[in-house]
Amino acid sequence: MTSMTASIANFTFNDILLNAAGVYCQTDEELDQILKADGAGSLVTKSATPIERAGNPGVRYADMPLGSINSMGLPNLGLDYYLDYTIKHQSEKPLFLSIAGLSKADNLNMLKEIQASDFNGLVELNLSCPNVPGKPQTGYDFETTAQILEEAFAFFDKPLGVKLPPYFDIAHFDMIAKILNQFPLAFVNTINSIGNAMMVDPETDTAMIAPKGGFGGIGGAIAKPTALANVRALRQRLNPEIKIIGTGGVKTGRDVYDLILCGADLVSVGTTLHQEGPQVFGRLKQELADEMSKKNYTDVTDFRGQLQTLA
Ligand code: RRO
Repeated sequence: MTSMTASIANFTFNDILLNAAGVYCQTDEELDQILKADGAGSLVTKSATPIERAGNPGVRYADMPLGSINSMGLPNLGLDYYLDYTIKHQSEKPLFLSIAGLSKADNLNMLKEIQASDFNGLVELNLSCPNVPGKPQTGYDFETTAQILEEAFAFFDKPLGVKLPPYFDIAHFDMIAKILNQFPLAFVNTINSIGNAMMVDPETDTAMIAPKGGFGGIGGAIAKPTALANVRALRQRLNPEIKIIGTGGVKTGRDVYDLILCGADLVSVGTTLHQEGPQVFGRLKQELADEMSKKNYTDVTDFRGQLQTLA
């Protein structure tokens, strides 16, 4: 028997895979499919704002040869919708509720509402949406990130984690880890899509998506090396109590394996879930088990964080 479990805060996950926020998680119907999917150990709801948002107009998601590009613009049904869903289903599995306020006040007000509610799962504070026109990614503003966490932890005492943008400089890994280590975070989720990229449709010579003049976040296979680097760099720097959800570039069980090797506790799937649907979790779980048995591992703890580097 292969053991693929993880723990975050006081929760045990019986499988290590889940959806990446934004994919298959906007409506009850989609969320139900993830909840029931073979191989999925949890789910995360679409990042919520205090009230419903339509998101960006026009073509806002496109598949591309090595992944996807999106500028959805935070379409969601509002915090109360996802709070109701997660409270209703929280006895079945540990669940993540994602929030993404457009201001510090929005984030703190949503956390106050969650604190006062019957929700007893984990909250993912999304500091990295790249696609709201005029709103920079908070995770690239170290001072504001520290300020939000300072004010949040003054009253919030349910398990809280942050969704981070990818970082691209060793100095930035050091800086964000130093800030995060000052707070009792349950987890970080790394990475969000690689923001403000561009892809051209060779048939039409146009940008592939409409919002923001074609700029959007990229995910899928092309994001894997950046995801591995961010998981690895943060695992090397964060307090061991802060667990890691690895996100980015998962197409096969080997990709899941690699994120775990770099230090991921749970692994989430975005673009490939969008392309294949919820049965992807069963396939990835089987492929991960096959990969582990090739190496004679029976438990993910046998290799989690055990990446070797060359001399
Ligand atoms: O809705 C989006 O455009 C979106 C969000 Br909130 C996010 O965090 N990451 C992303 O790639 N798209």
